[in-house]
Amino acid sequence: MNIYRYPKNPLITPLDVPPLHEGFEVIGAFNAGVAKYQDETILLLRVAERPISEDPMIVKAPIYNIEKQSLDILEFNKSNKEYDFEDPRTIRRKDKLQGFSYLTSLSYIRIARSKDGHRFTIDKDAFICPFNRYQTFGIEDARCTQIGDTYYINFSSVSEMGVCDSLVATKDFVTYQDLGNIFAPENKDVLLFPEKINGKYYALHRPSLKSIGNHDIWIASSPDLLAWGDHHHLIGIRPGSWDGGRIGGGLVPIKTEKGWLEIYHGATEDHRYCMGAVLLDLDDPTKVIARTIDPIMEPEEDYEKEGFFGEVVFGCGGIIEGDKLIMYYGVADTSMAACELSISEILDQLEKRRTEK
Ligand code: MAN
Repeated sequence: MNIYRYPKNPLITPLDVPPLHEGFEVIGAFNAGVAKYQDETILLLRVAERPISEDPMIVKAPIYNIEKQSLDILEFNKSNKEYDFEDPRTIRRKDKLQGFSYLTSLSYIRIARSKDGHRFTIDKDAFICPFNRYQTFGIEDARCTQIGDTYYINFSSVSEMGVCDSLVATKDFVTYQDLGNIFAPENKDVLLFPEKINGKYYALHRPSLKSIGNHDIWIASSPDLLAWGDHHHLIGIRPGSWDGGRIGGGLVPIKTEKGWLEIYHGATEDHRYCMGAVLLDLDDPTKVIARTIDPIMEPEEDYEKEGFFGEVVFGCGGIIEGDKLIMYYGVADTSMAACELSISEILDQLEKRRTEK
């Protein structure tokens, strides 16, 4: 696969983003949803801020307090044997069998704008901050689907009740309307298709299963974008492969003459994140036509391999110009980068798979 990475990558780093909270530092500006609005490329950045800790033995956890509308900060000493601090993103009580107890940073959505797709300016304020009890640990990894003149933005809402997926709508990227939670915990990586198919809206989603089953991609449909049903398992992990640990939808599905092209992410069991492609039937996206064997993109550059959480390329959106897909993607849970891919080249790779099948 020919990938043209922008020479100025990473385009946005945490150093470009001043923190909004006093005594905090920005440790990530990554995994952005993408939109074309008027003459601007809009990135809905996930900005992760954490309370500065002067003492390396103290790890802090920021939590949004809904009543006070401000942040509470919990402090943990690394010598505390009841907790596991191994994953820099989380704090886990050891008697908790899986998952985490707290996050070490709090994420919110902030806009970066650009006229040329290369040089971005960051808005002074946040666009969407946690605003309800499902979001006390933050909101993360936005995706943006344009339907008519409305931009639907969905994201992971994280709290002690779990990770669910919430939806808002905007027409101007200044104000938004809250449309509630569309998928219950634990669910991530929800991608809304940009148009109705045979009278129904469709969404990819990724339930994170705990008793049996894997972190696979499912598909559901809805009459109104709010009530989702008719769930089908779409594609699963491939044990031992680059997408053997977990998979999830990446970019908003792209309509091509061969089918719906979904660029998804897959990770190994030890959390190396790559991007792959799957082609779905145009009239019935619950039918898989083909799926790439190899990733179409892997962490190769230093800025993809090293960072807060290295070995991660994580695309949440792109801009299409003819055959060109400009993918904006998070790198190493730290910064934003961009690259260009040819849609026909991805489709050719999928076509090969289809004839091999
Ligand atoms: C995982 C990672 C983190 C994220 C949490 C909650 O641990 O993806 O970056 O903050 O899940 O969604």
